[in-house]
Amino acid sequence: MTHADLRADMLRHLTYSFGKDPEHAHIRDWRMALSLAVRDRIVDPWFDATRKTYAGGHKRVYYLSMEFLIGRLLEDAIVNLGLLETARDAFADLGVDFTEVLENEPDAALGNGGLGRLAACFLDSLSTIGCPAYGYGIRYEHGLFRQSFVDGRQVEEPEDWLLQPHAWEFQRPEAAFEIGFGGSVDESGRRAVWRPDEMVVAAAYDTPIVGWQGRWANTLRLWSAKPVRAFDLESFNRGDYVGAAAPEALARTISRVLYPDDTTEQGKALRLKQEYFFTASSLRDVVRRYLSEHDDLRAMPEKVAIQLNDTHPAIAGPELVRLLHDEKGLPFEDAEQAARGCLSYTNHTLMPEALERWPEELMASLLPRHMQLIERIDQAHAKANPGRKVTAIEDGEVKMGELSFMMAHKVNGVSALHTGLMKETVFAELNRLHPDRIVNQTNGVTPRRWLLSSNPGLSRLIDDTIGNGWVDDLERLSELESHIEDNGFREAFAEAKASNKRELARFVRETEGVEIDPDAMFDIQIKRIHEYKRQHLNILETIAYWRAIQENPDRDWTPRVKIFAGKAAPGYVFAKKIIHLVNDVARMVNDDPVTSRFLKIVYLPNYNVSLAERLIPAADLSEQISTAGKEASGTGNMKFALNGALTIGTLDGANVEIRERVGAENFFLFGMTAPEVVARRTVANHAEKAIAESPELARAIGDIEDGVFTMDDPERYRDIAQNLRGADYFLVCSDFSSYYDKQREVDAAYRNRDEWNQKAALNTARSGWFSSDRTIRGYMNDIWMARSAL
Ligand code: F58
Repeated sequence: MTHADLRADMLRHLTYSFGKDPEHAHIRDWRMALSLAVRDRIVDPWFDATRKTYAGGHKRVYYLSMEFLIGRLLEDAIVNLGLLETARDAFADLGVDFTEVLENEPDAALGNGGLGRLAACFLDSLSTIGCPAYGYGIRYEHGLFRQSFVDGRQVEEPEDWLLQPHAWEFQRPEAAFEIGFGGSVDESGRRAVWRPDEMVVAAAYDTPIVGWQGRWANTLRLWSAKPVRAFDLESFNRGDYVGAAAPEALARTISRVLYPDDTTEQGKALRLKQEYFFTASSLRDVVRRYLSEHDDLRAMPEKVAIQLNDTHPAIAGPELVRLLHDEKGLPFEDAEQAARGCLSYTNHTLMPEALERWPEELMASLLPRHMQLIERIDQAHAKANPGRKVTAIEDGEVKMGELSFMMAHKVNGVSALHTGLMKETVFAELNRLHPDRIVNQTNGVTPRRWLLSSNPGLSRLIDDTIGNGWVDDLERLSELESHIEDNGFREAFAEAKASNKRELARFVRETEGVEIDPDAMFDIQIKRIHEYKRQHLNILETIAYWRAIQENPDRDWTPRVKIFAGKAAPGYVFAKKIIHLVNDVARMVNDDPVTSRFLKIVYLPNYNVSLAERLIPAADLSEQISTAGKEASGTGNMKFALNGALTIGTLDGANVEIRERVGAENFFLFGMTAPEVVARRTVANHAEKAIAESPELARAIGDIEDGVFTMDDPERYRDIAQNLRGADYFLVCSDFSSYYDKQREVDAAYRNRDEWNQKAALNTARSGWFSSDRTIRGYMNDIWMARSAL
């Protein structure tokens, strides 16, 4: 395809699909025209993939996830189809700014963080590998809230990506299922019959996901909730217009908004409804597709693999049993066995408060038949394992992790450390009973988005050095190692980074009005705000460094820019305080005439995938500083290493594996190990002791308490300080000294720029294993027993 062809296709869409005269086209019109022109190129490989899957009788993988944090899709599709230069040239001809066109696309934030982004990387890898697969989720009208700061405080506003037409989706009016809630179970006949008293329609919207070089395309199918009847004509005719619209409003509520967390009590029932809604419609779709080609439902596991992304779709276990047993007439035992043969479950957290539990009462009132089946599954498990005290129902609650475990043939953790801890802690008893069930699949990230498109400068250098085979075979980055000795390569590597940093400095100046020096070290922590991720450890160290510079301003300090981004759950008060504190400290420090040559702090609002694509390529230092044992894996840590940032981190999650691969000498390790963390918590007054031993920490906490950053409101951070001095469950104080000292080593290392560049390049060369292609192959071989159809 030449750029003239692409231009002609765009002009055709602009004119005939959107009725716009090119003379009056807005950037948004150009973006839509380009999207449709590109989408046209995906449809053929998409159809081909479906035909091949049918013809070859291939096993299909179904990835059920409450979240798909896909971000923008246009550039991804263009890059995968190899049309980047073509599109750039087409717009140059038209005199339209191509970058502006790409940036006009709304960032689809249908997820909270790592779990949702992992699902999106997996979609890209599944298509690249040619594994026949569907992603199934919810078509939220409003994705994750938009974040801004007012006087340093987080303010949330609804996100509205769907207010404008979505270029990538195809509505499928023919694919719709009625999904019920509530009601009762009639057990008078031979089979139990569930009679729900509330129904909504699940309507399908399909987005094609094209893989590298357009060789294969899978489908992301998102469900939107609609009323069974559009509106109540009787009420309308009576003049009750509000009442007439009520059924529609109620039904639509289910797919209205992505839950920003599960810390709020309200809306629990709605969240459970969302979970059942998308799981039930997906399973009906799966069974329908299976029965269109096969008749023996007992053999379903040969052709169907269903992955549960965390426990959010855990109701899939009882629902599939219900479909096979109640609706299709298989004996309960056969239904359970077939369901287990299809299902597998990924765990993403060990934090007790994040492990889903639903009150039995709520479950029984919303899903009465499922509650019965859960009891039966639990009893069957107890019977098969006599004398063991492990149940899915406990203290009036259904434990979704245990239920998922019982109904899955494989259960996986997302890093080696995390999988080990799963076996020792939350699932210890179940692991003893089923020692082959838990497996590890260390997370990965797609190199197409997280290197090729987001870091074109470095990608070009890699292409010029080793060719472009790395894009779908990332371990080939190791071929760079032999070039790192070469001065020319190292300089080019450094220049790629420097250029990304200049670009970020420009962005920060234009959006925040803050000047940052591209020659300073860019030290970046970007992720959801959570006490276990310890953004407050980072800001305490920043305060301590600021004080050190103030006391000795003439010393030759290593200039740093501390960059933060991330959202706090709206109901998570402590996390919101941390954001406020960082912003307060930033205001003070950035205005300090003595220190600002050496230290700047920037908190960028509204962290999302697009902002990550800007920040990661420009990072020198990646902050991965969670309390050991708490971060299941992390995936940002992989993106940074791949883009040539050095990590300062604890032995947590995938940091452990990153350090093993990039080499201990190219990674700044600090802090306690997971077993040390457990031991430290038993030490009386551990925080007080740590504070007494570190004058830097004592002073930083004292500054917060004395209102140094909050002259107008000295009490503002009293609770943060109290928490640090008291319980300090996440051991910020106990890890502080080790972190502070390591940061000073980082300072020293950064001063030897050539050695730093060498370490940075080694991080890139040795990060190939962290491709999500490798992860997906692991799932295909160890869990799904699925093959590529390419
Ligand atoms: C994350 N979990 C883990 N959960 O924290 C991270 O270590 C891991 O790398 C990643 O999954 C992928 O495995 C995560 O993002 C959530 O966002 C929950 C979604 C549902 C509400 C509560 C948070």
